[in-house]
Parts: sequence; C-alpha cells; structure tokens
Amino acid sequence: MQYQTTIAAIATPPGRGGVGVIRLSGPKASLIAEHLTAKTLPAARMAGFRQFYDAEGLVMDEGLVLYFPNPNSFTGEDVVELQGHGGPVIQNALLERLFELGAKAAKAGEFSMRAFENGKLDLVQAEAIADLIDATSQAAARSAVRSLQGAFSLRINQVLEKLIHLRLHVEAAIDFPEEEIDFLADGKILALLDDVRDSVQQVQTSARQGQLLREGLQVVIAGKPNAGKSSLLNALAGNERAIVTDIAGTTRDVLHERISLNGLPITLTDTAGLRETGDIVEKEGIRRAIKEIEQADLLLLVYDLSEGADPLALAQEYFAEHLEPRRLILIGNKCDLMTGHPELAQYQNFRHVTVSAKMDMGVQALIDAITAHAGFQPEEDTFIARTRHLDAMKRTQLHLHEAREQLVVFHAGELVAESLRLAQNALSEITGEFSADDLLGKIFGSFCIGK
Ligand SMILES: Nc1nc2c(ncn2[C@@H]2O[C@H](COP(=O)(O)OP(=O)(O)O)[C@@H](O)[C@H]2O)c(=O)[nH]1
Ligand SMILES: [Mg+2]
Repeated sequence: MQYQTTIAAIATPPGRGGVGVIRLSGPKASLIAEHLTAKTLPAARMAGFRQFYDAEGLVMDEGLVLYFPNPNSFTGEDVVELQGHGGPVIQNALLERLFELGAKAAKAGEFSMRAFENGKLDLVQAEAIADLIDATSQAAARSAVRSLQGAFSLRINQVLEKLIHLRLHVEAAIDFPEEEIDFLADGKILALLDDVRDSVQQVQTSARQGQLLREGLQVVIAGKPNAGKSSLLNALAGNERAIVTDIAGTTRDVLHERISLNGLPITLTDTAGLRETGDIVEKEGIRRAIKEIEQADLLLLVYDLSEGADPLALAQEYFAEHLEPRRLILIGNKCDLMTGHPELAQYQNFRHVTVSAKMDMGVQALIDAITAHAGFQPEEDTFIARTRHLDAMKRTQLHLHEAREQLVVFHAGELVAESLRLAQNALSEITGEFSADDLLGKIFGSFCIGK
C-alpha cells in the first residue's frame, strides 16, 4: 500500500533528556528534512550533523540526521530520524516546523501500521513491540522479544500450512464426487484433521503462558481484621509497604502493589478486614474490599490459625457467590503460634497453605502455590500473547470441531470444507493475514504516538 502523506511524531518519551528523536516517514520525508536542515541528506544509514532551521532561517536546534531510504526502513517507506535535544519545548517547536513543511501528525500506532501494511512486520510482531515497551518484568520483556523475532508467528504459520494441506485434500475429494465418500471415509483426512487440532492445542498451551506473562494476575488478599493480611502483603512484596499493627481495622482503603512472583507479574491488593462495624470509613473500606474480591483472578483468604475459626464461614457471609476453589487459596497464618500441624482436613476442596507472614515461614511455598494455581509454567521459549490471540485459537478449534463432526457423522464434504475455511480465517487473524479493518484500527489505535 502506498501512502501519500508523510507523518511525523516525537519518538522519545515526553520530558527532558540528552537526546530527543523525531521520526518522519513517507514520500516527502527526505524533502522535508532537507528543507529543515537547508542541506542535502547524509548518505543512507550514515549519521550526519546538521542545524535545524525555523521559517525565518534561525537555528532552532542541532543534532544528527539519519536517512533510511525505502524499502529498508522500519515502515518500509522513506524514513528520516532527527536526533535533536530532548526538551519538550524544542521538540514541539521542531515538530511544528515539520508540519509547516508538509508533514502530518502521526496517529497512535501509525508507524507500526504502515510497517504492517508494507509487510515489514506481521500483526503479532507489531503487537510485540507494544508489549516490549510496556513489559513489567524481565520475563515478559524476553518473551516479547521472542514474539517480535517471529517465534509465535512461526508456530502459527506452521499450523496454517498443515491446515491448508488438509483443505487441499478435502477440496480434491469434493471435486471427484463419485469417489467422495471413499475419500472422506478412508481415514487419511481424519488423521490430518486430528493432527491440526493437536497442533493448535499445543500453540494454545504456550500462548496461555504468554498471555499470563503479558496480562499478569490480579491477586487480592482478604480476611478478618488482624488475620495478618497486611503482613502477608509485605512478606510477598519483600518490603514494608502496608501498615501493620495489632489494632483491628488498621487497613481501611485498598492498597495495590505491583510485584513479580517466580517471574509472573502480579498486582497484589490488600483490603480492609471483613467484620461488622459502625465506623463509616471502615464500612466503605469493606465495600471496596468486596468489589476487589469480585474482580480478582485469585483470592488469598487469610485466617489466624490460632483462632480456630472456620475461614469459609466468613467467606460465605461476605462473598458466597465468589467462593470457587479455582479462584481461592486458603492461607492459615501465624503458624509460628501453633505447636504441631493444625488440622486442615475440613477445607479439602480448597488449596490450603500455612504460613507465618511475620516470621517469613512458608512464604516461598505460597508463592509457588500462587503461580501453580494460575497455571504458570514459563518455558525457555515462551512468547508473549494476548487475549485476542487465544480468542482466535478458540474459534479455530470450534471450526475444526465442526469440521470433524461433519466428516465423521455426516460425511458431508462441502460442509467439512466450509468449516475448515472458517478455521483458517480465524487462525490467520492472529498474524493479520486475514483481518477486518476495524480489528486493525483497534489494535494500532491502542499503541502510543510515535510507535
Ligand atoms: N505471631 C504472628 N503474628 C502475626 C503474624 N502475621 C501478623 N501478625 C500480627 O497480627 C497483627 C495484625 O497484623 P496485620 O498484618 O496488620 O493484619 P491485618 O489486619 O489482617 O492486615 C499484627 O500485630 C501482626 O504483627 C504471624 O505470622 N505470626
Ligand atoms: Mg491490614
């Protein structure tokens, strides 16, 4: 696709810094840069030192100019990078000057969008750039780089190849109607189909890890006052983030802490203790706690082992409808006060961990339980993934399932072929080979400007 406009944006983050980079991309990039610098451009991919002039011919700034002629640039178009000084006033003035010279302000994600449309990147790689920039842990950053370098796209393309191969077989069967039934029944097509389903399943499993890495986990700590919730937050975070006292009702507002457990990014939330109270501030705190509990991916229900009360009774009272073993770990705290092993049998359905938040006992075992509960098992080659990708794979599987049914139950060749076509479309959405325009707008619109 050929764009007529030349876009410009500040590529470095806002604020002050030694260097500020402005990026120009499009057919007039070189012309505009030559006007700005009143000089010819340096040779391709070589740094040249230049003055940047305003409309009156006064020097606004000076710095390096880099020229990347198409198609060997990030966007695949002519790109010029202006490396001036990094102050908001000078950077904005330079940008205004580029607009005077004919550049248009780049929209969010427009550089990446052009790179995608010129075949420089597929959709997964474009998204990986955004994820790399936004990565909140080393592991997330590493897996974003892997996606950027094509690890995820390769897996998808390998499955697509198998799927296309299968479609060819089915189409061939349909083309020879007198042999169609035999063709469909001889088991070869079924074997190919099941192989495709297995392959999608394997990519789904890896992608789920990548999605966890990208999106992290919302973990909420709840329980009675003085159970040790704030102490647990501090023990998990490895610092004294929350105030701990022996006064019940100390934590009244919701407290969020971003941490990483075994490499999994986690937003840990401490909440007000659940109890009957007349205190209006504490009441509001409890209302907020319930709201957090409802939205949590995982709930750590903390109780004081030395009290001997059933923690689930409290849960029943305050959030019975959110009480699922899948979303909850029971934490028996203050095990340092106990002699021997407390009896835990009555809560068998729920995962159960005993700790001493204060003495830092059992905390690593709890961390392992949390990441295991989330199903997080990062492999060496985890790639970053998004809900969008998992959703597309789910739809792919659905169509493959339909295809299998049409094949095995109805021997309906045409319908098998149609389901496989839909499966291929769904899978191709991931890399963007097949995609609706509104999907592209949505994805690139969420990027920041200058990317
Ligand atoms: N012995 C003992 N005391 C604890 C433990 N965890 C917390 N505490 C104490 O219990 C009291 C309440 O702790 P806090 O974390 O503020 O509880 P919260 O109200 O649930 O947030 C404080 O005096 C803590 O020192 C523990 O594991 N063992
Ligand atoms: Mg507290």
